[in-house]
Amino acid sequence: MTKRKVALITGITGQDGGYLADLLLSKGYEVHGIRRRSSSVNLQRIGHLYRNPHDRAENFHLHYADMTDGMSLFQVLKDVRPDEVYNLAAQSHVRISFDKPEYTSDVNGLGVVRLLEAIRLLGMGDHVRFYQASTSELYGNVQETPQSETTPFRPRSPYAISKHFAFLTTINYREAYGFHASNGILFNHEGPYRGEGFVSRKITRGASAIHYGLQDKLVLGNLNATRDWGHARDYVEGMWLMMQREEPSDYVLATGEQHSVRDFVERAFEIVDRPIEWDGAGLEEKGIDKKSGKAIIEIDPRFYRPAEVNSLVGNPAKAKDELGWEHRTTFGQLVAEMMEADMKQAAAGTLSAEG
Ligand code: NAP
Ligand code: G4F
Repeated sequence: MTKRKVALITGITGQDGGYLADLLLSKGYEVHGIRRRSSSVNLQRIGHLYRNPHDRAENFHLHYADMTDGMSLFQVLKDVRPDEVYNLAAQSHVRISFDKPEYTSDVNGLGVVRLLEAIRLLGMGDHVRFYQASTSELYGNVQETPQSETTPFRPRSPYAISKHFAFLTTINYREAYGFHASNGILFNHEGPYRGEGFVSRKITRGASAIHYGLQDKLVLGNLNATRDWGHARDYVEGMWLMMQREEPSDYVLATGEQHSVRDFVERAFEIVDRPIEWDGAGLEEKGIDKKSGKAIIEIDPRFYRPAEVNSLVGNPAKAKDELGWEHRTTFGQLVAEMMEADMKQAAAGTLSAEG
């Protein structure tokens, strides 16, 4: 009988952590996740896998550690002895990274050094496969369209700069020590598990709350930014495929299709039968509910970034050729699935707080 593979996921309580845990368990892995200490329980995305330490799926285990605490990472690696490590933990909010640049750099940048160095010092570098959650934010002030693995990086936020450090560190351990270490350069991916502070979820949550009379309006920032939005469930498959390759490498995962924040808003409100008409410009622009005539979308510069990434769209050709990976969920299906989940919560009175 072949031995069950063991995976360690940092950031298991986050959006991608939840989807990846589901995927790896369905493939027969023993899954270990790192959670950080918090004063209240934040296991919503993995609640179906983990109930309490005495009643848990035997293949699913959580460990306390923190990306800012190298000793804790060392100890978990030593105890778990994983075959595959997926480093998903991050302060992942781009606008907040402008408020917390030092913390963001510590978690996202130095955190990767702590993890890779612990693997090296434990003598596990010759067999552990390592995935680093890199990002399309690295392209920043984009140099070509669409963006691929060879497009130069021009990061424009503390978040993106910390991820650039992590990207290069991952390659350095591959080149210097022969680690099987790969970067997934993932474009935006969403789903019902998405955090409430990211624009996609803010919109689907807001549209549902307005529809059920729980909220009067939705306040947003830059409506004209465009992103390449896919579904997180499809993207975690790409992460796993990278870990199954004989040789490590870096891959773009994207849909190749671009939509604006404005498109996202229109699509979400169409689902609740409230078509939006735009009126005014800049900070004075409003989204009017055509049926009631009420202004339900407003702009607040609080949600602007000091330096914006205006447009991103990826070219996933290498992932298709080498991994056989392609996104499955269309933009329309993504918005519809997120709306369905938030509408159910709004109807049940369990909609989470605004992000
Ligand atoms: P997310 O929902 O924000 O989840 C981040 C995870 O990191 C959470 O589990 C969080 O724990 C954990 N974390 C934060 N600080 C930590 C620390 N100091 N120590 C240990 N854990 C910590 O992010 P996501 O959307 O799932 O993204 C996963 C990864 O992919 C991130 O690295 C992100 O930067 C990257 N990425 C995401 C996208 C995207 O579109 N989603 C695209 C490209 C790259 P808590 O639950 O305790 O906060
Ligand atoms: O949803 P967002 O906050 O995602 P952003 O900044 O693209 O970052 C996400 O994707 C990256 C991959 O490219 C990840 F690396 C990162 O961890 C994260 O998951 O914002 C998307 C766009 C931006 O242009 C922003 O300015 O939406 C615009 N936007 C407009 N109004 C807003 C809002 N963003 C947020 N969060 N909130 C708003 O009210």
